[in-house]
Amino acid sequence: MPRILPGQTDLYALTDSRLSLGRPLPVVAAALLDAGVRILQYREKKLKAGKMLEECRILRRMTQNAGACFIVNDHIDIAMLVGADGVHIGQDDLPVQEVRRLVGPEMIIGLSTHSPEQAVSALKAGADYIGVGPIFATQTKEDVVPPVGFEYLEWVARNVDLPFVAIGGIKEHNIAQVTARGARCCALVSELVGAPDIPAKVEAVRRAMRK
Ligand code: TZP
Ligand code: MG
Repeated sequence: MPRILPGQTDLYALTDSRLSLGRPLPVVAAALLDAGVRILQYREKKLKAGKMLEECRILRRMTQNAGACFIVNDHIDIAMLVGADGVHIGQDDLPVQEVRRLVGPEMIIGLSTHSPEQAVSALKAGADYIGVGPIFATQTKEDVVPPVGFEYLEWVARNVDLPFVAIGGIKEHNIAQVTARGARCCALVSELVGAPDIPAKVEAVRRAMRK
């Protein structure tokens, strides 16, 4: 199964059905995968467990066929049931060491971090990659912490020996500032799933990252 980590690819896409302009999840996912996105995270905060399981089964099949990595946000049980490549958790979820006991040595564990202390703990606890953010203000996440700005991102780029992905308010127009601060991989939600033309947006974002 494709075990692709941030740093081995430039874009990390997250789903959000509320921002997808009414398009069904498989349509949005197919557009992202066809455009060459190699890490896809299922992140749906408002759906029932059975619906999430059903959707994750579909995304598992699609990502597998595309040779892409599939990560499930929050739901360790669903990640395990569908054979996802990884699970992504936050600071208020179960500790990484305990999640590792559940998922075994192979599954990728990603952890959101907002400070140098949290990054150091993530490394010690055995996370496979960390999320770094929010870089900018975002409307997409409800319980979001204040933006960490560039200082923490630059600190991670210089000091942390773990793959990392920058997240939060990253868009085509500001992504060059993020890559300039050392981020080789960026996670985007609304900018990608909310784009009327997803392949064109992926291409434009990638072009902007190289500036
Ligand atoms: N974690 C930190 S910010 C965020 C998540 C899931 C939301 C990012 O969404 P957007 O639309 O790319 O600002
Ligand atoms: Mg979470």
